[in-house]
Amino acid sequence: MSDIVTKQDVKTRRKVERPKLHKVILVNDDFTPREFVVQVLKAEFRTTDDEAYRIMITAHQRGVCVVAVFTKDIAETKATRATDAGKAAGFPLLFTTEPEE
Ligand code: TYC
Repeated sequence: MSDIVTKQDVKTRRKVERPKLHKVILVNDDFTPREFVVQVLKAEFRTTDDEAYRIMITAHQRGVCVVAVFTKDIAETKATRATDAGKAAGFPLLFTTEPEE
């Protein structure tokens, strides 16, 4: 009985597909101290010291670095909070988000 796939089953399955994940991207600038970037990454994204350093130095050298992926809401909240932490300290530190393909 439950092995008969109906139109409704297909519809239901589509509704429960996982939401697209969004990348949080760290953008380089010439003013924010390296150590401050590392501190923000550790505080907001719960990375280790080494991981935070690796992300910071990648953005520093290449211009941007993907920090992590989250659902849309969480990615946007974390990017805003991390950007605001820089702003509060007088730095132009910037985190953006973009949907994963
Ligand atoms: N480029 C900055 C400096 O030399 C450090 C830095 C790295 C700033 C990464 C932002 O996303 C960033 N002080």
